[in-house]
Amino acid sequence: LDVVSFRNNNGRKRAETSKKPTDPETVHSDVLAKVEFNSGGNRGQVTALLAYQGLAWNLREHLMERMIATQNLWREKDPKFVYYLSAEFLMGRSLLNTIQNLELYEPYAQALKMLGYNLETLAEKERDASLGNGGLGRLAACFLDAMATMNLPGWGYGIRYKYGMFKQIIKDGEQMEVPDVWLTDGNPWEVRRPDVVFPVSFGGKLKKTVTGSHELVEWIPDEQVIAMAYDVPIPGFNTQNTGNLRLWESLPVNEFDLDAFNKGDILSAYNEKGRAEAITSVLYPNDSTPEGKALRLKQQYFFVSASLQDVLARFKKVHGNQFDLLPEKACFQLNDTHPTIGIAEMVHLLVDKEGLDWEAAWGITTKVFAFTNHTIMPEALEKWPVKVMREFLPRHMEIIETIDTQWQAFLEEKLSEMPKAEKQAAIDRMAIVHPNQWNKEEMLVNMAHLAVVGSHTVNGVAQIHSDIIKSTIFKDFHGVFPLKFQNKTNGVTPRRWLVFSNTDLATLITEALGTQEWMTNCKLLEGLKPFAEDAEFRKKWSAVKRKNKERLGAKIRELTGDDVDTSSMFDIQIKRIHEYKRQFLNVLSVIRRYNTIKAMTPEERKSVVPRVCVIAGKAASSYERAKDIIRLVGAVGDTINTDPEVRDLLRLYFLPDYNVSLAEVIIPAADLSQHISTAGTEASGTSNMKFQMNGSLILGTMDGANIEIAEEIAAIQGPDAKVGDGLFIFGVDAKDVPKLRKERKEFKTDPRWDEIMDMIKKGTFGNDKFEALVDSVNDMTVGNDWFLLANDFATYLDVQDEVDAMWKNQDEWVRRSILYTASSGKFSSDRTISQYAEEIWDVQPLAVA
Ligand code: NBX
Repeated sequence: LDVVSFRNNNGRKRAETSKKPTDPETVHSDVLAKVEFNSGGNRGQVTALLAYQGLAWNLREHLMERMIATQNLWREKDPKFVYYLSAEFLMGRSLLNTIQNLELYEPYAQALKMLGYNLETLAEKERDASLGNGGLGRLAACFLDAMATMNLPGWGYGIRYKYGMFKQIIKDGEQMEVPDVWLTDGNPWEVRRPDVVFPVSFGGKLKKTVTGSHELVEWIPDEQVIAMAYDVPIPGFNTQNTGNLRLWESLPVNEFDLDAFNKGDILSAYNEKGRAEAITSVLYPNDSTPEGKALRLKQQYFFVSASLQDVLARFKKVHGNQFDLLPEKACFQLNDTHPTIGIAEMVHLLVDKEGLDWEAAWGITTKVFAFTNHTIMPEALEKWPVKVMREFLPRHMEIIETIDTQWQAFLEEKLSEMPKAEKQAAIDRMAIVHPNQWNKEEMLVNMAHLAVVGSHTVNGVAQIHSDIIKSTIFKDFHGVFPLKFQNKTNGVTPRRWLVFSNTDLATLITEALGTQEWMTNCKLLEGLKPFAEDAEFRKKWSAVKRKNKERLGAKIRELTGDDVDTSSMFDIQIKRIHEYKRQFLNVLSVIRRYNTIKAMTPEERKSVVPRVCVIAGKAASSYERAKDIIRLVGAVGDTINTDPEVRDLLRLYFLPDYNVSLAEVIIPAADLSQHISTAGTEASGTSNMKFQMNGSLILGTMDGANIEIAEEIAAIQGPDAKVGDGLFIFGVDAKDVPKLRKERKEFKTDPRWDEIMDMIKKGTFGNDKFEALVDSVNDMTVGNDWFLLANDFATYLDVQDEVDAMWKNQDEWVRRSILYTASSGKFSSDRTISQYAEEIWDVQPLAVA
């Protein structure tokens, strides 16, 4: 078996565009030259960091060469483009992804050997680009990979944060946040573009001149910054095409106030610089919790304004001021509401800068935007105080008011059949500008409503989620525009999440299928189905899993100092820490397991399935309940992991600083993964798809994409299988949740639940009683247990027993594992992106020959 067969070029001719030699000797000497000339390093003593950088600089030249060829072709053919506007791109590391996408693994690994380094070890020198919080940001990164791989004309646009997602340190069981200084050693993957700069303005006032019936509005801002572009080339797999992620940095118009300095006011001399650079300095670390700070609004407007100016400038070079052609040449996908101010900015640019009349500008605007919603959590739906919006963006506030007025007039017409009071209520519910429900004095701009009104398409991210938004947060809008609403079930890139992070499994799959085509056509994974029945193949499949568990075992040792038995079941839950994701419920079942083992005789303990439970994820810095959960995991883990009666049968670890790179080690090693959100709360989930691809069995609720994963797993088992067969499903149904929430006060808790709550309250775990956390699921009088942990607790324990029983039948377990991978084809981001391209963007592939 050729272990690296998929890394080779398969006999294909390298395209003419590639001029750089890639033989190991040349690469070796080129890397040395980079070390010497780019950083003044000594070629006799190449440190690991320098070797990594030299290699990256060398690779970037390949990438730039391909990117230029791609952009030249696209400029020549002028196809329609998609612009993915996102405040977050959670890219992770680039070295191995680049080498493998360019199919240069062999020569580069050899060149490095000549330098005395191993490629995999060196890859760890790279800092993760953590420019995102979680699922939404990582989805954007997977989408860029799919777009490049599928040769779709498109760019990502975002923010070059100086500090990305904070580093999580656990000190005395507690999460501490440390700034992510990811740029100190430079970033070899980006290209600074001082030639691509745009002014972005804030504040000030409006000057209006009326000539006849025409009103001219001029915005006289009182603050201006410069947006400078950085380009990050995005390699596609198995193609010459290379996309682009353009990230903006905010800079002062005037670097330095020499006047102030000369007057001795040294600190003020840097004022403007500090204020400007603050805009792109840090990623807001709040996932699904609101951040009403003005700086965040400035970030959003900053990157969107620069991006739209950039697109319009390119458009004008080709099409002059024929703006009615814009919808044929460009579309903008809004990744949640964060870039929604772009709708007002487009109107501003077209009306105030380009002189179009309102109707023309609004017509164009609504044809170029499309909107994706990622959550129905009411607290995560962005609403900006009118006061703040008017202060920082006076013209945009006025534009939004005009849009709202026209929208309400449209609704008056559209709903004219309705009784008056009912109609008014509906119009009020759909208003873009409306009073704050908690403080009627304050007016808010509802960004989701603006996004729905200003976009031609609105989509959710899994079928159940797309259905729910039509009957909840966007119910009235769906009544008005039923055709605007679509579903685009999420997907993940099989390159990063299977081919590169689980190379042994990828090799085994390629060997079985006799082709590596499945890497870009994931439906072909179905060909693995017959191999599930082949005992020899199952043995190989298990051996790969075991090796991946060794790798995670080593990581656990590195992070915690503990050795774990890799023959135990590895049971994993990794995601942002949030009450709705119910990590607390997971811990409760671990405690239950602990109690059960403690109560057993040594003889009885022999039948226990040994488990290593792993939880990882970050809590928003201000989210106290989430931080309590992290402390509880640590405290329960300390008790269990040091108990000589139990530690051979059960472990619980909280692994610190979960990020993309850690996920790449954890996911291939999972036997079981948990996706246990209260039904109806997790829009989709994407790690569930990564685990499925890697053959990890799923324990979950009927929520988000779990449902579609269950459908695919049922389908591959044949017509007799029911949805849920082959997974471990438990918990209440989404449709019953509202009723159950109302009845929470009457709910009679399970005695095992009461026992565990008493243990926690007594201070059994560490020297903490976790009162607020315990109250959050018990004190029904204050309206708690919103996420129905108590309701789902008993069925959760039952399904955990099923997991154990199944583990004892390893043949069946591994058979299912293979079927999971075999049925995961739907969840490739290639499928998702081709649906966006066809059903929303109307963008066609255009490949460099
Ligand atoms: O988006 C997530 C959902 O929770 C997942 O179910 C879904 O799979 C994923 C991709 O569609 N949402 C999410 O990650 N939200 C954020 O990261 C977020 C970031 C900033 C913010 C609000 C939410 N202000």
